[in-house]
Amino acid sequence: MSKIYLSLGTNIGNKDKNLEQAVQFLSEKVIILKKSSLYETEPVGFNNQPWFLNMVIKGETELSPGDLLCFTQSIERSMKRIKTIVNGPRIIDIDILLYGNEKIETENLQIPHPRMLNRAFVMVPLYEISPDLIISCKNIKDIMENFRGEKIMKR
Ligand code: PH2
Ligand code: MG
Ligand code: MG
Repeated sequence: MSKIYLSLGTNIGNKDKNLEQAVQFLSEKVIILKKSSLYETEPVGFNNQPWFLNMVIKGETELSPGDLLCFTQSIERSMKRIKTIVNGPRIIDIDILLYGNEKIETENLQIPHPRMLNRAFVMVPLYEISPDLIISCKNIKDIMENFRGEKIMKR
């Protein structure tokens, strides 16, 4: 069993329901250990779109990193995610943040998630559920100390 952290985001349709449904799907192959609060977050990367609802999950799984990616992508497909513009609106996005202490650098999978450290919509909920986490040998507390992120509101 490996400890994993996932980031979930949505900004189309019934956002609460989308997150709830994604967590339900995830629980088929991931033991959900912790769920962060829900956060209303300013869009990053492409501004002209609705605010997102984001959360972070801590879990445990038997799936390998590659199989976990296939699984999260299959959930995005079953929830009818349509790929449009990069960073654009989406009904659900499930990103693997961390997989144990593994470092993975392949073409379609990078762990730790390469952009997680400077995204408030990831780091704030992550810090909420795991304030003692170590990411790439850095203590999350030290990362949060210098953190200047985009607007984010805890529900
Ligand atoms: N996801 C992105 C790009 N920008 N902004 C917010 N607030 N929340 C997201 O989940 C998000 C984003 C790419 O996956
Ligand atoms: Mg993403
Ligand atoms: Mg994604």
